Amino acid sequence: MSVAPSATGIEQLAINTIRTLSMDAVQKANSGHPGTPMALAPVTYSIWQNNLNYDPANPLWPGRDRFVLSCGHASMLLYSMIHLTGVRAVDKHDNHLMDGPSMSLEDLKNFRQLESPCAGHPEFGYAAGIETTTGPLGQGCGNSVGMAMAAKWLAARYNKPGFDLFDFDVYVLCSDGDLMEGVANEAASMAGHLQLSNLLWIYDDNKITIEGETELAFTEDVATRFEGLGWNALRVDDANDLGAIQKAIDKFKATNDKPTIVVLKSIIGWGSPHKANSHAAHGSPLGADEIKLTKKAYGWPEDAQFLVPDEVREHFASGIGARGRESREQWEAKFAEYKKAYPKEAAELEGMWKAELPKDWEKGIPTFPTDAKGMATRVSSGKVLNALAPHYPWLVGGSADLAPSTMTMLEFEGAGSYEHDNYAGRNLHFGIREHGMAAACNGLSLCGIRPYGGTFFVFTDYMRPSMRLAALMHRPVIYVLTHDSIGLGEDGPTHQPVEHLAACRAIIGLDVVRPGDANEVAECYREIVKRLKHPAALVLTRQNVPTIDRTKFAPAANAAKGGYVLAEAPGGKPEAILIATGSELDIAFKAWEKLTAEGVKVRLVSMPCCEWFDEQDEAYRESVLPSSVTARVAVEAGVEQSWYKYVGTKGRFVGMSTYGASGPYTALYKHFGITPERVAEQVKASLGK
Ligand SMILES: Cc1ncc(C[n+]2csc(CCOP(=O)(O)OP(=O)(O)O)c2C)c(N)n1
Ligand SMILES: [Mg+2]
Repeated sequence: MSVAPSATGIEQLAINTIRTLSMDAVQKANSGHPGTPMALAPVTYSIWQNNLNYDPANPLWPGRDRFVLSCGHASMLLYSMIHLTGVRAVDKHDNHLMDGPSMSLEDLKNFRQLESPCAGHPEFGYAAGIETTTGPLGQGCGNSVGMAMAAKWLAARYNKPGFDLFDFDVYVLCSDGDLMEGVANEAASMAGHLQLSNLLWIYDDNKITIEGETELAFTEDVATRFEGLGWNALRVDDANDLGAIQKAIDKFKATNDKPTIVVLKSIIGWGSPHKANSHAAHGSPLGADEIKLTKKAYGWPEDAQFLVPDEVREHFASGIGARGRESREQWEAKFAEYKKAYPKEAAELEGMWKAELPKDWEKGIPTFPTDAKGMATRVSSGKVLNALAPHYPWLVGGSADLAPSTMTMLEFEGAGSYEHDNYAGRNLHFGIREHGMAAACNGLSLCGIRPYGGTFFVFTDYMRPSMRLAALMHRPVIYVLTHDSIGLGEDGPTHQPVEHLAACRAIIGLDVVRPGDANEVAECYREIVKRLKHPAALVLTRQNVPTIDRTKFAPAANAAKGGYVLAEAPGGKPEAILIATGSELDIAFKAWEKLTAEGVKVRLVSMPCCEWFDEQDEAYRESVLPSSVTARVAVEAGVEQSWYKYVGTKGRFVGMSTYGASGPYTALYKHFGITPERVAEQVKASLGK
């Protein structure tokens, strides 16, 4: 393999600076992955310095190209670029530009140390320049598809003649692990179908993973697979050949009808005399002696550490720095004109960028009349979503081929389906690709869109890794999850969630919201929309639930507090408390009526969202669940796990302790003992009656 045939002196110097910074940081931390940054330094250099439409002086500029390091273990590669190109710091809380660099040399020296923005893997929000959190392989690839979809949607909705505000590209580096993971394939299949020509994946075909050579577990022909998925597949046989890399990138730019993958042959740990081309270069420092030998091979001062030649900084400043500034300034001038010509659209865009809600967004949210027959919460959800979306132009979403069941289709005029010939559509068709959907939703969200994704609740098992990352990144993705329990009936145990409420509640930062009637659905949507720092899982029924008479019982607006007293014990001094969510609210309500008729003083608490309830002050929580009342029964058609906290050690739980069964839902509720009679019995038993 060549040294770097087309690299000039300064290019080579810059590339070796990226390499040596990465090696030094990993060595100092005594932890990390040096080999891949060393191999991918040339292609990363080429992308940033010569192609990425990005201004380091304003890393939040909305028109910028996105760079995603899906192989997040190679984090030092990204950190080196952020440092060397002088990406400017941005305030974590309000996104204003700050003086000083996003990542200083000192930060690089503190790689993988507590409080350093140079965390083990790139963490979105830790430092400007990190477009998404990566590390769980495949996720960055999935995110990138959402980003590319967002670019096309923004262009179709907001570009006007003479105003091409949005035409950004998404550049991705990915590894063997990324391409082995299913989520990347789901996302790639979506991208091919949608003809996302603004998406470029550079696949690091180094034939090495942790256990050894890919010969052990990964021998497919990736290029042929991607051709089958509708991609443009290119090959570059030498990761050091900047000319060949540029030719491939030029072909990507000239392709208008499909995404592009470049299969780039590289040698992990390139330049290291003893560790190159070996998995030994993957996950541990090279060692002080090997670093010296490698630096020698690069023609680098052997003993220098964290050396950044001045001319390298100047080189980046006059390359990506100057090009990016000019491009951003032109874009801003164009946007100023756009603002005059299209004030409504410009205001929407500015709202989106500031993560604000549009004016009047609440206008359409309906109130549902009292109705004993009621409606399924998936149905009221569909109505609320359709009432909300016309007033919230960048609320965009869809389902994993279940819209007729999840009721997530936006039906109003102009909503449209997002397809390659209509990128303006607001209904996304993710296909039966739940994981790809959830990963893409994160990417959409990172580009300013408010996304929602729908499927059956049980299939959150297929989405969970991306949901966790949405929570970790504080992205306000909305999951619309229907068929939420044995209440779905005949489809049986494979489709009946049992542990899923507990499993979702275990994801820190995910609001799990299970409204009990149509008006709680409306109020929960209102609250979810306002919460811009958390993802939310709306958990909804297939079966009807009555719409509660709010003139007799507490207003549904209280649902925003997570838990509230729906029906008080006569006299206001309860001896027992019933707590329920979702469809079990009605069962608990009937138990409350029965007990009240029998003279038992019981309070009924509706608890649509435990996370919101936990956020309330102690006085409020105590007012709903007075600590003096220890006779408590929670009712939920799921496992007990998360309820100990609210019912306490003396409390009881009516729910599921086995998988479900096939049958009409009414029969199932009886079979599993989730009935008003049993709930009433449990309340009495807890009172020793
Ligand atoms: C979902 C997931 N599974 C496992 C890992 C642990 N892991 C980190 S890197 C890696 C594989 C490394 O091989 P490759 O992706 O080819 O990267 P390279 O060493 O070539 O840079 C694995 C299994 C992970 N980060 N994410
Ligand atoms: Mg590899």
